[in-house]
Amino acid sequence: MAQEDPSWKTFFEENPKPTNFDKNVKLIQDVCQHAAVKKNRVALITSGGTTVPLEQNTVRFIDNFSAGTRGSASAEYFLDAGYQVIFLHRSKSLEPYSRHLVGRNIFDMIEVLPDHITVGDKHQIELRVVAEKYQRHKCNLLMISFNTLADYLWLLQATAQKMQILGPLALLYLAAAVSDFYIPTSQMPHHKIQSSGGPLSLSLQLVPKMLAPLVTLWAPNAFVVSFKLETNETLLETKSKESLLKYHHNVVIGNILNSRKVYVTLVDSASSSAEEIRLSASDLENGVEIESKIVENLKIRHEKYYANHKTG
Ligand code: PAZ
Repeated sequence: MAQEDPSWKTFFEENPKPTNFDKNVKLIQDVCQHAAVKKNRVALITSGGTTVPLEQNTVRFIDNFSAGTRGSASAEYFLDAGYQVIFLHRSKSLEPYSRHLVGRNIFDMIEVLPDHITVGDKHQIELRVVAEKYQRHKCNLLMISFNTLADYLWLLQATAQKMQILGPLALLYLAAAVSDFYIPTSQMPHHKIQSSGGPLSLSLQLVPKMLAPLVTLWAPNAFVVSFKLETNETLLETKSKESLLKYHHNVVIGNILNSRKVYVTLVDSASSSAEEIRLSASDLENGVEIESKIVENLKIRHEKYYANHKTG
C-alpha cells in the first residue's frame, strides 16, 4: 500500500500560500545567502499570535492573547548581540524599536515651529536612544508579517529551508503563539456566516506539529529554541521536557501566562533539571527586560553548539 503523506504535507497542499509569498521568500533568501558568505549568525524570531479564519472571505476569525512583546524585545537583544534578525511577526503586533512608542501620542512628543517640527525637549533623550539603536541595526533586520495560521506556517517552512544554507549559524527562536486548531480551507464557507442560520457550532481540526519536519528536514543543523506556554505551573517542566524528547531540538523555554514577563525555565537535552531565569526586584526597578537575560543565555548556548558542530 502506498505510504500516505504526513499530515504536515497535506496541510500545505490544502492551504494556499499567502500573498507576496515569493517576494518575501526572495528577501529571506538574500539575507541568508549574504550571511552565509560572511559567516554571520542569523536569528529567525517568530512573534505574535496567528489568526484562524472562519470564512474564506474572512469577516470573523479566532485569535489569541499574544501581543508580540517577547518576540519584539528579543529581536532588539539579538541585534545587540551581533545577529542578523529575520522577524516573522503578526501584522500590527509589537515590532522592535517602535514598540517603545506604542500607546504614546506622537503629537504630544513633537513641537510645531513656524518652519519645521522638532521633538519636544522632554522626549529628546528617550527618542534619541531608541532612534540611534534603530539606525545602527536596521540594515540587519528583515521584517516579514503574517496574519493567519496558514500564512505563518508557509513562511516558517520557507524561512527555515532558506536558513539551511547557514548550517549551525542559524538560530530559530519560535516565540509566536501558534494556534493548535484550525478549519481547513475546503471546510470553510466561502461567504460570511449568516446569523439567520441559528447558533453556530464549529468543528476545528488539529494543526499538524511542524516542529518535527522543521528539525529533521527544513533546517536540520540549526539551533532551534521553542517556547512552551502553560497556565498550570505544575505541568510546565514535564511538558517542556516532553517536547524536547519528542522533537530532539536544542532548548525549550517554558513560561506561564501570568508570570511570563518575569520568569521562564530553560530545558535542554544535556541537563536533567531546568535552568530558571527570574527577574529580581532590582531588575524590575531598573527596567531590565527578561528577554535580555534569555538572549544572553541563548547566545552562549548557541556559541557552544556552533563550536561543537565545527569540530565534530
Ligand atoms: O507575545 P507575548 O509576549 O504576549 O507572549 C509570549 C508568548 C507567551 C506567546 C511566548 O513566550 C510563548 O510561549 N510562545 C509559544 C506559545 C505556545 O505555542 O506554546
